[in-house]
Amino acid sequence: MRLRMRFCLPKHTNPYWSRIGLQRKILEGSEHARDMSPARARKRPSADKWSIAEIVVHLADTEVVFGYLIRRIVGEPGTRIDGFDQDAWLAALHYDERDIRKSFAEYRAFREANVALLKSLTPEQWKISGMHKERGSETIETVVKTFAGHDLNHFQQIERILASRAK
Ligand code: NI
Repeated sequence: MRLRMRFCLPKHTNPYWSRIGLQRKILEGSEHARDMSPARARKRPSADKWSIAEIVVHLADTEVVFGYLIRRIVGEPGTRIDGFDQDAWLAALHYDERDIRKSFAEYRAFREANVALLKSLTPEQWKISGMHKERGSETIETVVKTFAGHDLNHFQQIERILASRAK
């Protein structure tokens, strides 16, 4: 399945714009990892590096934060944009015990819901801003661009882990 978003996004040269939907490449990458045994997916490349399973839980949780943020900014313009402590979440929310298949399913479902929500926004709503403590005012456009890049980077990270294991 391929969700298209370009029609409602402003023209922009940033490559992430065209990739906010569930793109084929991302799904192919996902399938490599999704077919792994849960035990293999949980194996960390080194003690201080996240496992593939942990990365996928991080993506699912980030999608929750993303969806909440979009709703907050559109519903309550000027709302404060906060980050979250990813390492604290990883430990406290037992990322190491999660089932990678369920995490993938969550990530996809949350992403699809967020894409559907973004599609429903008017061009004016894409310009609504929240307030980031350090970066200042940020529009929905900027927030989307940031999050779209985030998952691509992590899928590349997964590809690198898989490639290093294949050697
Ligand atoms: Ni991340």
